[in-house]
Amino acid sequence: MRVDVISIFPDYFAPLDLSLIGKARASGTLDLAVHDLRTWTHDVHRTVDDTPYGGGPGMVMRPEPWGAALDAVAPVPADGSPPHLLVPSPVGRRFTQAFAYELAAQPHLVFACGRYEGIDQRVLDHAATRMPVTEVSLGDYVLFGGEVAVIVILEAVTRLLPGVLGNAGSLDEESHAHGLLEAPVYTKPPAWRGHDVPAILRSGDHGRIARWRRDEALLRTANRRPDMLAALPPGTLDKRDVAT
Ligand code: 6GU
Repeated sequence: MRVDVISIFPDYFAPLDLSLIGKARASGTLDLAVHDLRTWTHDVHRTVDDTPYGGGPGMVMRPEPWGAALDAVAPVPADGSPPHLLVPSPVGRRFTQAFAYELAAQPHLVFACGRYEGIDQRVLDHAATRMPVTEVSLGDYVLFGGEVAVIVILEAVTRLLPGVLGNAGSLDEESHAHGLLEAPVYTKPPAWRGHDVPAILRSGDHGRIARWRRDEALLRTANRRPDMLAALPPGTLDKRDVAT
């Protein structure tokens, strides 16, 4: 997968050299380039912002550097399909595991990181005449800018790319994979500071262990995230689930 990120703070993305994302980059699974928006400014102060029309606090990102940056990084191909432009913003579509799967299936993503009060709306409107554009939000709170959100989104997406996770089974079992929170996990030693590993996990009975994990997942989800339980598609719960 090809990913381009445009930001006035390229240094924010240094952690993407580390750990499993770094490995995915080294192996070529993730082809990531970070671009400094100021590359596409032409004044001596390399200005990217200005005061908002209509008044109000803060500054707005000017359209010209963004237009030039997107022309360079997300050109409209003569044939083939354009990239998908993603703009992190608290007014965007909520980022979820399902959304991460959608993005992991795309060949080319471009992230435009806004700062201040945001990017002049015409940048998004113009880009939308050439390519799919989605504003994306991590949740109902406000960050200084889109950079940290891009790191979060890239981490969620990269681990879904083929070959990145050693054990593909971990994708199937994890929280949110089936609309439920995952059951608690344990490792050695069997007894620690007066707390024991549930005996069933040491029983070797894989059928009963699977049943226990499912019950724990259902209980956790019911207690912590009743909204998720209510959102399960009809037929997701079987007779034995309902009995528990
Ligand atoms: Cl994606 N960006 C910003 N600036 N704030 C946010 C956000 C994104 N998601 C939640 N808050």
